Amino acid sequence: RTIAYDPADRSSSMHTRAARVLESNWTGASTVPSRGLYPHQWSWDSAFIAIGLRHLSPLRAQTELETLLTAQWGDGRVPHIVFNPSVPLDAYFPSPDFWRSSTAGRAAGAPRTVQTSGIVQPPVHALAAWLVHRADPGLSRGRGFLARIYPRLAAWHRYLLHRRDLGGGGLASVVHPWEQGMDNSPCWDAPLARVLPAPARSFRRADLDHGAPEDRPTDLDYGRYVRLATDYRDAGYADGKGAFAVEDPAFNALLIASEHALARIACELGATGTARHARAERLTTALLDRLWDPERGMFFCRDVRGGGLIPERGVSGLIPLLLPTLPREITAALVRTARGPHFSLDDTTRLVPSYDLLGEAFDPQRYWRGPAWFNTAWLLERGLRTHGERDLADGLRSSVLELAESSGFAEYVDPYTGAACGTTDFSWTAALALDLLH
Ligand code: 9WN
Repeated sequence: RTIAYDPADRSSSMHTRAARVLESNWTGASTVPSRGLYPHQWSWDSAFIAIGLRHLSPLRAQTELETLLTAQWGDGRVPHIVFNPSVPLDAYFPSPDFWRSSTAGRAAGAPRTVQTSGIVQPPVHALAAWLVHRADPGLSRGRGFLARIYPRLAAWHRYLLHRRDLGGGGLASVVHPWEQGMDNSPCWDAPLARVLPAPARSFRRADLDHGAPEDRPTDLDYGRYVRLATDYRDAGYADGKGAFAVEDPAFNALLIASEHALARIACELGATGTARHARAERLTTALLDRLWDPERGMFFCRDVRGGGLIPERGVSGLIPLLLPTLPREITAALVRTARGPHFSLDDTTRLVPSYDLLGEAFDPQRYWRGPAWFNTAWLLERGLRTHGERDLADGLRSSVLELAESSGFAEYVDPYTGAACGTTDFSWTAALALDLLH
């Protein structure tokens, strides 16, 4: 925790190794999260990757986001996976022949020329686009980067705000655990329990070719993921009917942060950002009204189909700390909770866990049920810094840098030991570590 990294030292092995990971995962127009486990383009991965790439090549960072947005659907959704046609179908499940985007998604305006999934991931993109622009405004203006992507980002937010307000309270819902990005978080256990799993023999999990079974979701989880995705596809990817609908604090906080970023982008393009900032504030009020729990001092997920807050403490409930305009008493409570026994920010863990250390479902190795992830740490670091918690932010930054390097840029780590889990040479780990080096 006390290791000092010198950002001016570009020859540092850390910088070079992170750059090498991003170089070897670059496909020419975008970056795969990992060569073996995730051989296509993922939506929120690309946003985090662009945030790091901007320090190596602002052009590549712009291209990363442009490539993703080229696969946007007519209704505004940005798909969670854009498939690489040169990768064999059996390299990743579910593959394009499962999603059938260009046929099943026709009514929702799926692109014809590229195959995608039909669900989404957290909207980190406008925030990433703004940070990428700021890294080299001259290049960005010269290429018309923001002018070209602004309408796409605006349509993306419109989709989330209008088609995904399934709870009717002004927040966006996710309709599949893969959409929120923390796939097997215990927060989903209750809403998922209502979903009849697809039989295990009806699909083949390619992830187990690359990852240890104890680090990955279970077959039962997969059965439910498959059922939800199949039903969504078979309904033509129309929103509002599915069995699973959850309002998640991190997903909505990222939407708010991105809406503020979109306001800044609008100003840069000569328009006014006032309406967007106001919308972000309305969303912030809805987030507080619907997901904040004053007793437990953090945000919780709301099960829209089941009616109430889901009483599991996931790291997603701390991520709204990212928002600069949260009331002081809320940020103070979030910091207290992060430092307390459930997350142990600067105490017994080496990196903040994805789930409650005291929770019944806590498992230090199984994916989003306990392990520490680098993107959530990056978001919390930003939140702590934004709210003047400099020492805590510095400590978290050092932990990220130290563990990213010692774990070989692992996908996630055991929060107590820092041991690598999942795959290594994982792109967003390298990208976000690089960002914190600068
Ligand atoms: C399903 C790519 C993605 C991340 C998610 C992470 C994992 C996929 C999977 O990998 O999800 O989308 O196959 O498990 O949970 O956050 O975007 O890195």
